[in-house]
Amino acid sequence: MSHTRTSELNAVAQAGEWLAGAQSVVALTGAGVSAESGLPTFRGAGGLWRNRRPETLATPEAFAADPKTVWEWYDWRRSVHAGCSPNPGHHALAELERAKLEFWLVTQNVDGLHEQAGSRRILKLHGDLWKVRCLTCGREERDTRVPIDPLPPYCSCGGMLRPAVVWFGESLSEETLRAAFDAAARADLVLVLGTSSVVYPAAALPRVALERGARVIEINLEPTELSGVAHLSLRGKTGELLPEIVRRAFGGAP
Ligand code: BJW
Ligand code: ZN
Repeated sequence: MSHTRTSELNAVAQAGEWLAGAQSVVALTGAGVSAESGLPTFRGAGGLWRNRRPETLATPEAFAADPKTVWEWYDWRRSVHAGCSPNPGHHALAELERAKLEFWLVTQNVDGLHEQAGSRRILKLHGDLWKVRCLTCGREERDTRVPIDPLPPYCSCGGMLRPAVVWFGESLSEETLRAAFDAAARADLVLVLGTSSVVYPAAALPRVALERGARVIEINLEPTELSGVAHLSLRGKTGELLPEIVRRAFGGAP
């Protein structure tokens, strides 16, 4: 066995031990957790849509200038998502919730795959791809049409509908954000999974926990801005490493 493989196993074993001993756990997830279900991430390879970067589409300015194009991007994403199912990483998080008394899943993802996997204690920071909100009357409702026709869609009051997600420059729900930061401040272990850790305020969450003395474990294919300060930073797929860590913590290590 090579040295790398040995230290990888050690890191997984260490993570399992910390998870088993933790009283209060928070998992922060990003697009990487859904990548193994076939959903494109925002940054890096495969993040482009019609040669445009997601950051140029996920803004209120882009929507105001060209709602049809932004809606076409969301319509395309909804059609990709509709054919996807949760992967072992999502299932491991649902299992973790069942195993821990104090657990919160804080997600930046809007795809709904955590709920589909059975997670319930979810705080959704960036909204929901399957909800729409009226620009005129403010009504928000679930909308699972794929495709949506016509684009952009309109409310019964005549106002234009937008995706009920949080774009750059927009405020996150104050209530959800407070609950997420409270949970992070109480946690003794924070798992940071499949996120590039560049988008705020989500990226501040593990840092708050660190300041309060929590352990932080990151799982990502690549190093991120958090890697240098995390107690453990594992390089690999969440769908492979997380089930193994959860199994070691609760399923009895071999
Ligand atoms: C794998 C893997 C596998 C792949 N296994 N890993 C403080 C400092 C600087 C700037 C700001 C700040 N506070 C606020 C800002 C401004 C801004 C911001 O953060 N900008 C930075 C980018 C510089 N933030 C905001 O505007 C937020 N609003 C706000 O703070 O309001 C108050 C305010 C306003 C203005 C000024 C100051 C304060 C709102 C942010 C909303 C983000 N919205 C989006 C779109 C959501 C809707 C949609 O889905 O369409 O959220 S943008 C996009 O990025 C999306 C994601 O949730 C978010 C994070 O991305 P994520 O999940 O990390 O994905 P990727 O693609 O970046 O990374 C995937 C990772 O997975 C990679 O690392 C891979 O390696 C890895 N990976 N496969 C493990 N199998
Ligand atoms: Zn309306």
